[in-house]
This record gives sequence, C-alpha cells and structure tokens, in this order.
Amino acid sequence: MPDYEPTWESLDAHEVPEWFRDAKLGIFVHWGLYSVPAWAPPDADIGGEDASPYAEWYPYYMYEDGSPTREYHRETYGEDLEYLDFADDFTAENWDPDRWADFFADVGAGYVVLTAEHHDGYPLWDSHYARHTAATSGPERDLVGDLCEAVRARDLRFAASYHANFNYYQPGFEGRFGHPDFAAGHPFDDDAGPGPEYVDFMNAKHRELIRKYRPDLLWFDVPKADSDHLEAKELVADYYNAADEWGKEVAVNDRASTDSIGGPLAEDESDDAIHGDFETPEYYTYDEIRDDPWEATRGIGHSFGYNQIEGEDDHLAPVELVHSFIDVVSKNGNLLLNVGPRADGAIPEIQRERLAALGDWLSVNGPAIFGTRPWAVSEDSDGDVQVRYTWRDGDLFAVALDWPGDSLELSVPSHVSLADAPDAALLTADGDEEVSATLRDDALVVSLPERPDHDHAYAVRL
Ligand code: FUL
Repeated sequence: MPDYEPTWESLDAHEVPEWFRDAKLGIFVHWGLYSVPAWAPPDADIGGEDASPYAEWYPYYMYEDGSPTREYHRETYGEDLEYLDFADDFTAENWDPDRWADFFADVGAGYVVLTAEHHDGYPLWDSHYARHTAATSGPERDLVGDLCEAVRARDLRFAASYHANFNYYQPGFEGRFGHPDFAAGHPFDDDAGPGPEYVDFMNAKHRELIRKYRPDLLWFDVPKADSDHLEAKELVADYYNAADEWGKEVAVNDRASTDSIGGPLAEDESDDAIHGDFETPEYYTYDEIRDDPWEATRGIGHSFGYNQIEGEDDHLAPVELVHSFIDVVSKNGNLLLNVGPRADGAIPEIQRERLAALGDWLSVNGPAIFGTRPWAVSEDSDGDVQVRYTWRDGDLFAVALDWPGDSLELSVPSHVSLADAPDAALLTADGDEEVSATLRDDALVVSLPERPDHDHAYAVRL
C-alpha cells in the first residue's frame, strides 16, 4: 500500500469505505460545557453576527457585545461567571454510555460521531496537552474513551469531530474565558494568525485523539482558509497511513477543502475542488443524485447543542424526519442526525421520541435503506404521492411518502425496457407481503392490500 502524501492529489486516491455508504444513518452528539446553559435564540440566522440558533456557540456569543446571549448570560448568571465555570455543572451524572449505544443501535445508526473537541477548545478526552478537559474538570471522566468503547461493543463505528476553526485560543479570542490558563499558556502570534506553536498545539491534540481512539472516521471542522495553515493535509495523510497500519477502513469529511458547508457549491467552487471522502452539507440537502457520497447533517431542532428553549414546533416532526432521510438516501447521501444531550447525560425526551420514531420506521423498512445505492432516477410521483427510489442487490425499492391507496403507479423510465412486470412485495412488520404488479403503457401499477401498521412511508420491493 503506497503511503499517502500531504497533497490533495495523493489524498484523492483514498476511497470512501463501503461501510460508510452502507450505513446511511449516523448519530452526531454535540455535548460539552455549552450543554449547561443550553441556550440560543432559535429563530436567529446561522452564523449571524450577534446571534445564532446554535446553542454550542454560546461561548462565542456570551462574550459578544450586543448579543442576546450576552444579555441572557448576565441576567441568568451575573457578570462574573466565565465560560469555564460551567464545568461545575457539566456533571454527566446520569450518563450511561451503554444505554446511549443501545439506543443508537436500536434506532439503526451505523456510526456515532462525538464532538471530541468543539470550538470552545475543551477536549472531552483526557488530553495531555490541555489543562482543562472533561477528565480534569466537570465529569472528570474520559467521555470520548467511554463512548468509544460502548459504541464499538455494539458493532457500531466510532468517529470523533474536531472543530479547529474559530477555536477560542486563536488570536482575537484571547481572554474570552476569563481564564488565561485555559489553553495551558500556549503562545499566539497576533499579527500572522495562528502561529506555528498554536498549530503544533492544535495538531498535537488532534493527533493524540487519533492515536488513542483510532476513530473510524474523522469529522474535521477546519475551514478551507485555514487548512494549509493548520497543516490539515499532513494530518489527513498521517491518519490514512495509520489506518492502513491498523487494517481499518476510515473516512474523512471534506471540510478542509471547502467553504460550502451550508448550501450548494459556491460559484467559484467545482466538484473537483472538493476533497475528502464525503461532502457535509449542513441544514441543507441536495435535490439530485450526486456521484460522490455526501452526508447531510443537522440537529432535530435548529441547534446541535441542546437548546432548552426549543419547543415541539422547533423540532422536525417524525414524518418530516423520515421523509427527509429517505430523500437523502435516494440521492446518494447519508444522514448524520444530531443529538444534543443535557449536561447530566440525559437525551431530552423531545429528541428521543423523534429518534425512536425513525427507528420504528426503519425496523420495518430498513431493507429499502441500509446497504442501498441510488437507482437511475431518485424521484417519481403518483398523483400527490411522492416516491423515492433506492436499489440494492438487484432489488429496486419504490418508497411512497404517503399511503397511495389501492394501487401505486410508477413511471417506467424510457431507457428501462420491461418485458414483464417484476415480482412485487410490500414491506411490512411481518416481512414482505407479495402484491401484484402489471404493466400499463409506460407505467408499472402495483396493487396494494390494506395499509400496513406503520406510519410515514411505504416501501415496495420490485
Ligand atoms: C459547524 C459548527 O460551527 C457547528 O457548531 C456544528 O458543530 C456543525 C456540525 O459544524 O461548522
């Protein structure tokens, strides 16, 4: 196996592992000191100057004059409470990593991504390089290590996210925590952006994370503008090379090479300029099949970190979640759905319910999702009923996003010639129920029995 070099040309030779394409569903977990205040204005614009719906950005906005978060912070905690003081209430006292892993496995996730270190620079593992970590303060526990072990015991893959951009140790953010020793006193180069020592400090932590936990996937949040400076390509090459030694098939996302994380590609960006194993649109999904695998990521509500003021209406309804997931899969995507636990380690009921509903749907319809690949076309409709296609091992799945009634009429694309109607079966909780299908002009008409017991969407195997 040739060694990977720190150039995109070399790194582009890396193939996205089949396990990633087969898994379809990952669970993102945003958990940290920001889970204590757990507050953000849900209707703000993402990345806004004064506010954001992302509660995990609390440590940024609490120090931003004019921000509603700063006002809320003053009113709730007073002038003197600094961000790092939230460690006292970041207890994880009700946290049982095995219960989380069981739940995520029951829902049907193939991998779990934990925010090993978010923008606040507070590692959730017992890093030797940082003075304040989840192992030295707060829960006084290696959260990364414990979750990694629990997840792998269920045969799920374990991944770590590392959000190096806007890390508050960077110039411009000094003193934000009111604890000058937070970053173990590492030096800055004020004029030239993160200086070499800062880069070494970041990468030492990042490499330590890789070495210790051998993650199956690196969810890298280093923006393109900083990636050369932060030696992102060196890190990815080292990770790929290490994975070869471990005998592991791993994946890295695209973020070090793109700024287009929240929508379609920018006008000056082409697919060729995006590197890494998969793209990561955030609160956005593509509406066409993409050749390269991608992963849509979002919270169930408007935030990744737990936001205590979000109510029912701020969260996707189960039917919206199921439909969006099917749509993403039909277009060659995975869904990395986020959970924002409370500081004590409990998953809020409102999120739990939605995940459980998705899991219920998958327990019947998993065959139309897991291990599938996009078909020649992703969408169809029968009157008002939307249909999405997936394909696996010679089976075509037509998934109707509503109950079509007595029959489902599918269009046969012009390049598909069918001599006979294929065998057809409806997926139900009791397994495949055979149904009849007939060809009528350019359509395949599937006769349907009684509506099955489950909700939201109905899959026919052809
Ligand atoms: C973004 C971060 O800024 C958000 O807080 C969140 O972690 C998301 C998944 O990635 O870039």
